[in-house]
Amino acid sequence: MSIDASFTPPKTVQSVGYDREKHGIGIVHFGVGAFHRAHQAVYTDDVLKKHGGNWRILGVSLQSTRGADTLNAQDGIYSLAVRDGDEQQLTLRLIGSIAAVEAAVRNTDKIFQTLTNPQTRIVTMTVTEKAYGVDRNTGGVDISHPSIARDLKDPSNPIGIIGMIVKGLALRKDAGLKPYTVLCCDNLPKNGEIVRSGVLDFARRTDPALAEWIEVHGTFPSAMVDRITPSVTPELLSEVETILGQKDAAAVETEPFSQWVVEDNFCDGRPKWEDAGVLFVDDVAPYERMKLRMLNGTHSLIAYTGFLAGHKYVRDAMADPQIYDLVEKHIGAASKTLTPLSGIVFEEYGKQLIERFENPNIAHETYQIAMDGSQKMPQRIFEPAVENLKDGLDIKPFAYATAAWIRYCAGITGTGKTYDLRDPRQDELQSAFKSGNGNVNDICSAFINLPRLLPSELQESDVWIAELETQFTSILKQHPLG
Ligand code: CS2
Repeated sequence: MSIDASFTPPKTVQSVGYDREKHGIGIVHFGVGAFHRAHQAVYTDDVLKKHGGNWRILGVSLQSTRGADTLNAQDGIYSLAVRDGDEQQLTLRLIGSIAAVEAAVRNTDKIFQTLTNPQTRIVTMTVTEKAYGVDRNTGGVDISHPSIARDLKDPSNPIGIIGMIVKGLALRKDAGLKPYTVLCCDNLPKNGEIVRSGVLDFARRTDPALAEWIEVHGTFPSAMVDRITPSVTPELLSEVETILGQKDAAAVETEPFSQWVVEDNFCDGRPKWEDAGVLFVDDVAPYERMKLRMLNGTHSLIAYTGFLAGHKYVRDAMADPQIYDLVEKHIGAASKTLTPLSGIVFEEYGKQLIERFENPNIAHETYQIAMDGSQKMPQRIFEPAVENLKDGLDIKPFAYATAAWIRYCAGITGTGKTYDLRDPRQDELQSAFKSGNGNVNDICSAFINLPRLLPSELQESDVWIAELETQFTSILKQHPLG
């Protein structure tokens, strides 16, 4: 037995608390992974509870069918488990905002029907950095990206996120509807602008009149999203089953902290997310920079150094005095790259980050965060490094994090354990490492010269190169190549 719409949870568990069937779908969300279920779906659930409205979510799974099957078998309902640092017991709440999930690999009819329903006003997405295929330097689509290349050939049957958004918008234009707002919720800098320029370029290549229409009528607000959400484990599912008395294959666990800062630029309305704690601002960029550099940048540092040192979870890495010290220094250096933000004291934010990383009840794997480094390092580490370099400030923490990532790209630990990098540029990264034949300067130079990765300011700086070599030498001493 698993939960469904008729399920009444035990008293200790917060129930959905509203009549789901009374509320239609107003949002289509791509990428129904743990993060979406612990973040945007929860804010929307809060709004449905408070104000009702036609704001339920149709989830779309782009690559697999499992997420759809699991959630649909439970009428879209699942439990959110919140673990704070003190209590052993988790707090459970049922979330009802997801109406259903469609697997795009199976059939896209329902997805496009919903995208062209006038009641659908917003498309959100958490598909990870690598899924977009937008060249961050030019803003145009990257025609070597597999799904972009595929969708440009056959734009009426898209499989990728940009192609799907464009086809949905084309159908709306043909039907005489307004466009939907496209709200990116991935950890990319200026994420709204990236998606907007990718969508416009894709549309220009396939249907210039559509591109013009999107340019005039469409909106793509940027957003900063934050909630540390580890991958779901069998341990969580069995703990949840004990509390619910029923299986819940779609349960997620997360921390109490949650933040969503959004540009208030919606072309056809939005839920009253502010009543669920969303901060609406005119310019999200400074919030994004703070979070990407202080939280995510430090996370990547913890992931690479922690993984190499044999720490499975972030909390274990934080208990390692050497890593703790690196973390403190990294947070400090990252905060120095930021412009002041009203209402936020970076020192306090940094202290809070350390507590969040130390949460003893969150089992967040270093290997999970280490994934897709080539897509994460530029905004998390290289951009702030460039700024500190320009201002003559401390670049050592960024060089150290870069060196740790390069060492990680060897695909073998100091104790001889091999692992998969799980990065779309994995082959290139591993060949770069091999091409250096174990020589520090050659390995660093192979990475520095990889196309579309390090900014030219770092590629051309002798100061940066020397610091990177120094840090890489010290990491190699600690984690020799064997
Ligand atoms: C992490 C993020 O996996 C990663 O790269 O840094 O998923 C991080 O946990 C979230 O951005 C927190 O909001």
